[in-house]
Amino acid sequence: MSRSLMIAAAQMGPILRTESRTAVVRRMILLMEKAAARGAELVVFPELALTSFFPRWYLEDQDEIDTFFESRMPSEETLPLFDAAARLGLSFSFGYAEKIRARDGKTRRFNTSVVVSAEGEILLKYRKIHLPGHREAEDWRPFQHLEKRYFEVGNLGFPVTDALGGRIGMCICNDRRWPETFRILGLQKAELVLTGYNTPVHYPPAPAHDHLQDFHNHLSMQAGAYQNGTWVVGVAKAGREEGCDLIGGSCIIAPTGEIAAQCVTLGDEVIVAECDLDRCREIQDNIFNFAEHRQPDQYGLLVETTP
Ligand code: CDT
Repeated sequence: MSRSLMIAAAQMGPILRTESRTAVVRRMILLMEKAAARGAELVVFPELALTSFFPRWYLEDQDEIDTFFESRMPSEETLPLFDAAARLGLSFSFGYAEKIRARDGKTRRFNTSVVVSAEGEILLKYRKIHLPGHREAEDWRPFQHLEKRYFEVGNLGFPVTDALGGRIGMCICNDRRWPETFRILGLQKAELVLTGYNTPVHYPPAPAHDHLQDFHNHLSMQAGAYQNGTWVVGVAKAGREEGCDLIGGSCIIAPTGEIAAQCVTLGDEVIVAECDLDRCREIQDNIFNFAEHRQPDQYGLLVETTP
């Protein structure tokens, strides 16, 4: 018997700085409804799905910065997402800027994503570890990338959970470029990795790479899928957002590294694929059978390297 899960990637087009949470949530619910009509059991939204990608702006006023953050999940404004999921009988995943009051009384801020069940339970939470960009304003850039200013490095590791009939892990945007992200999840036998992204077409430190953004996006995720025998769902915030072009290319990738479904626009768009989680075995039991073939004690990391 196959363990089949119908998964939707819900790509989102640009979100204006002035667009209210309520308006964004309405868009997301529309995407959920489209996904449900096509049989989806899990709908995956992008990184920082509730707002414009605010790290492109240098902001100094903490109150203004905090307008982009959620201090409760669900909040009054995001509860309709949870209600829609219950009504439609599906789980969903999305990214948001998370502000918490830690046990020591300090306020902390993370770039976070969650998986939520149809019953409204948060099944898994991940806080982004590989924060790209810089901390201070760099006026030579046409736009900023201030994730290091607005967020702390995630403190939850790369957790996985057994849910929806499989083993699920997450990463967020820049994390997907780092092979150790997928390998850490792969070592935990993840069968499904969800990742949202906001990737500008223009990379100011190395503009010669601009034409490679779509290629590097798929290269990273397809390699992560294949080398760890996992399904990967990569979901973009796409299109021209506040003057900044973001790549699309949201896709659902099989454990073989093949793209099973891919968005063809730069706007709000749903794609659906039937993902047989048992197909992970084809890779995890054979070519990338870690227990059989992986030799970490010979990698020169754990042993004396003198000849
Ligand atoms: N959001 C995010 O992590 N974006 C980065 C942009 C490139 S680094 C400035 C990414 O890896 O796609």
